Amino acid sequence: MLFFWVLLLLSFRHVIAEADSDDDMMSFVTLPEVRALKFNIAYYDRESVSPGYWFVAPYGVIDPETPTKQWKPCQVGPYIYDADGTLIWAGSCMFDNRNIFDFKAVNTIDDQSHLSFILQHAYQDNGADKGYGYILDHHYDMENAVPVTNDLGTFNMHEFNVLPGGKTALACAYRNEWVDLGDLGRPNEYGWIVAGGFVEMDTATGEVLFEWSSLGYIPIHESVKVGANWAPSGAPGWDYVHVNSIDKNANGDYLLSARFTSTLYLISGVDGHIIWRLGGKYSDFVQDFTFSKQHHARFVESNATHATISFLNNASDESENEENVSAAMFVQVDTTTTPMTARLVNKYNRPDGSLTRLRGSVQNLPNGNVFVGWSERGMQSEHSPEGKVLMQAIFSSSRFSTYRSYKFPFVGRPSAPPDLVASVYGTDETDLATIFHVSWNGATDVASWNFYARADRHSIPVLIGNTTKFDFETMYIADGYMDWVSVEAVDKDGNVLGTSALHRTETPQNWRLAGFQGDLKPTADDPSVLYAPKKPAEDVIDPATKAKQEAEEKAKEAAKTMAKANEVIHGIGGLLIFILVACSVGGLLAGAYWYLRRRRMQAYHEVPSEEGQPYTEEERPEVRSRD
Ligand SMILES: *[C@@H]1O[C@H](CO)[C@@H](O)[C@H](O)[C@H]1NC(C)=O
Ligand SMILES: *[C@@H]1O[C@H](CO)[C@@H](O)[C@H](O)[C@H]1NC(C)=O
Ligand SMILES: *[C@@H]1O[C@H](CO)[C@@H](O)[C@H](O)[C@H]1NC(C)=O
Ligand SMILES: CC(=O)N[C@H]1CO[C@H](CO)[C@@H](O)[C@@H]1O
Repeated sequence: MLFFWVLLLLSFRHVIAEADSDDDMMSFVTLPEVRALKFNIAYYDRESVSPGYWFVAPYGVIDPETPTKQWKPCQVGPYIYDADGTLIWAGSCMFDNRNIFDFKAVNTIDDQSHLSFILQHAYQDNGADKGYGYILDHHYDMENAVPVTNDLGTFNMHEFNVLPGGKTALACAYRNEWVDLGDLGRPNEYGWIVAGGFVEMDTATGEVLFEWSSLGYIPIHESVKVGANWAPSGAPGWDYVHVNSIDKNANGDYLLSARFTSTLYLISGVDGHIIWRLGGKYSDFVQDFTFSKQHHARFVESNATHATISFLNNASDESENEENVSAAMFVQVDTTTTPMTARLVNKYNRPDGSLTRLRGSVQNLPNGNVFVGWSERGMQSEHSPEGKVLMQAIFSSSRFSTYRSYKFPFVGRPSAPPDLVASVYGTDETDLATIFHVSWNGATDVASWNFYARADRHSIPVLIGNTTKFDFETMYIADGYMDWVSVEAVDKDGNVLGTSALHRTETPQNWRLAGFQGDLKPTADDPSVLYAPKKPAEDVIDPATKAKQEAEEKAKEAAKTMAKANEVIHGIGGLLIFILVACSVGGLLAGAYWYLRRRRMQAYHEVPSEEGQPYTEEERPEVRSRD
């Protein structure tokens, strides 16, 4: 009999899942407005990966979407996952589904974790919202929203590099310039170019402290993209350098990556002159490697004479490729030799042997491992120093990419309390059960949850159970109709990290339709009675201690039941089964049906445009060369 219902309901659930087609997204009872991407993960050596969390910012379309076409519910934005792909933080609703780029943890400001990222400029609001470089503290509260204070049109999407100490940050800067084409041998012709450079900004005010532009430093003929005979361009002009990363060393010099000159530049922080060029048409080095169309160049180490630099050699762009596989490269330059030399230290090929045509990132982890973001579909991999692929992951959804992917240690202590939803089910007064769903968006280090209920708002909370945290959202089931409920998040050492607000337990709108057989609707149980000590005390023990012991035993029992039920859920993959196990069989279908309806999530969809005619990805204007 039970088996029959299980089968029936499983197939029913399957139909719903198909209709919603959002199996590539996570959804939560406690955060109904959030859809988070799932990862497909393969570990080849789980023991050897560096500790830390993943930082990604999935976006669907690289340019801001019109408000009518935004991805709803919240899908696009900053996310943190643990190394098993379990969600830690969804920031998509916080930023209203706007595109976020270069999202990462910053652990070099003070002794606490911070987060930084670019909030892309808003969709056509007459240039009023040019975008921001954001810094959040480890409570997910804003510390700085660094505005564009000069005449630049937008906050450039490539880079927001908060420097150690957090007082200043680097960003890329693009400017349209009207120039003569003399350096192409056409001195009497004029046209527009997009000059590329960078700014160093004060993070408190956005004031530009240093600005550098390719104009006057990098001639047009250095570009590997622009043809010498091209007809002059109107505005905005030839994107001839396309800068995509900027870093600074302790000496105060800057490392600039320009994708369309296939060159890395060391630029003097004193007077802006180009100290050296690595790669491209005019390399100052004798090299034992080549690269092109690179991204995300970083100083790994540097002193007055040597520098170790990491970057992603995508070896390709949208229209052509120079090599067959993209790779993370670590190279060392030596300026003491004549001519100067540059050698390849390490190279990590993209594990699937293909090309990252756009975007990407390379990160040197504290234990010597290398973490690479290959960008498209959120593909990322971790490599041992020797080059062994330890882990490979990719978004389940093909609808999203992330500009960069990072891995960092991080401690998150949200200022908002844990979220809790409790509901009561049952077929009569004797078998009522309260189901809790609990999560804490952004909290790291939660090991277990304690569950409390009260007889009324002002009663003393009674511990009615506890359970290990598993997954982003943990479910727990308690005997009886528990109302006035709350939870505590506890770390592995037993410290309480946070407490939820006091919540009322949700009841079915119609108890009868939900399968309840009793005459009246049930009333909430008094937890101090239901979870009270069962045997009268023999010895004169402090009654509070006694009650606590009893409650703990009860909790253990409940936890055991819970663990068993969880096994079933995980084995079969449906919450329904939980309901089937938890409820008695009478009135079951109605109860489960009610539960299903409640659980049924709004599917992923684009909000239709005003014309009611949403256009497809292919019909969108070509914008890809901008990233
Ligand atoms: C600079 O770094 C290189 C490479 O690590 C090292 O060989 C050299 O001794 C360093 N120079 C100084 C002055 O520390
Ligand atoms: C790329 O692959 C093609 C076909 O496998 C091969 O012929 C070519 O030599 C490869 N090019 C490079 C630069 O490795
Ligand atoms: C639940 O609480 C008891 C008593 O404090 C404790 O021994 C047990 O480890 C806890 N279980 C979980 C899963 O936290
Ligand atoms: C190995 C290889 O094909 N390298 C190429 C990288 O890209 C530059 C610029 O596009 C080419 O000149 C190199 O030959």
